[in-house]
Amino acid sequence: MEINEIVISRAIVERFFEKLLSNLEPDVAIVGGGPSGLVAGYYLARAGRKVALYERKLSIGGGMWGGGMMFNEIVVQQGALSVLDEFGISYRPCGEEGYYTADSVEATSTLTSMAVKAGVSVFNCVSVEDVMIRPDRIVGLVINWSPVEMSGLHVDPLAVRAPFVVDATGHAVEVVRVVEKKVPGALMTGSGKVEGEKSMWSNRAESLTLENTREVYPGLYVTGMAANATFGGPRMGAIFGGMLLSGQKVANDILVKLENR
Ligand code: 48H
Repeated sequence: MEINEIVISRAIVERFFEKLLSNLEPDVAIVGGGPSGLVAGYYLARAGRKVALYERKLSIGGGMWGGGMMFNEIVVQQGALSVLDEFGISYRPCGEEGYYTADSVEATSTLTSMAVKAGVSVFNCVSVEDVMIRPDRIVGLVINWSPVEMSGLHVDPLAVRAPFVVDATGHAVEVVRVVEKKVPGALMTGSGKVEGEKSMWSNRAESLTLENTREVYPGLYVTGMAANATFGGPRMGAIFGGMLLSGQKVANDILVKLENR
């Protein structure tokens, strides 16, 4: 067989445009491919929903690859082992009852692989720069290539429609901050604004992450660190049970809403 460069180019262009065109109106648009976004996407797609996930960086996985301070192990508490089991991620007890460790490279790559195999369409190198609001509900996202954002080129974006959007952008809580800026005072937080992430307190943070995983503006949900940053929860360090359970919770909440539409 003779390898032809133009066949290669056409195959990639055609397949990518297929993917892009079939995701202009997903059921759920997830912003951020860290652990919470990946887990959310997996459970939504596994339930048969069309899910598009946008990740600014080339690689998916957010802050989980580096474990704690680049020691590439993560800690997961007993209460979240069911999620590791669901994904088939190995873990070991670490000596203290209720605490387990997992290899962060295995965990991150497996979450990514399982999300994609469940049907999540991942768009890496794509940044979400704005939202669509009609008139008091999020109805979609405004996207652009990350290299456009990084280079500061003046290139207009494209838009996708989705009845539900998940902000899984981590500490930066980027989508919620756009809404905060464009519709002042409208967030469903105590102050109507982003409350801001608090200093480390792992025990409180892990339970608050779940409480904070909810709708913050009609159609817009927060998960993972973005949930804590939005509602004023503390950070927790390199323990990831809360992130995994938060992704599962946001998926379940949105599935219920999708069923009742
Ligand atoms: C497209 C974007 C945009 C955008 C950001 O930070 P993440 O890993 O997020 P989580 O919440 O799933 O996990 C948090 C965890 O990694 C962590 O940081 C913990 C547990 N910290 C504890 C502590 O004490 O510090 O992933 C977010 C992803 C990243 O990959 C970003 O590149 C991406 O979102 N992203 N993608 N458009 N506007 N903003």
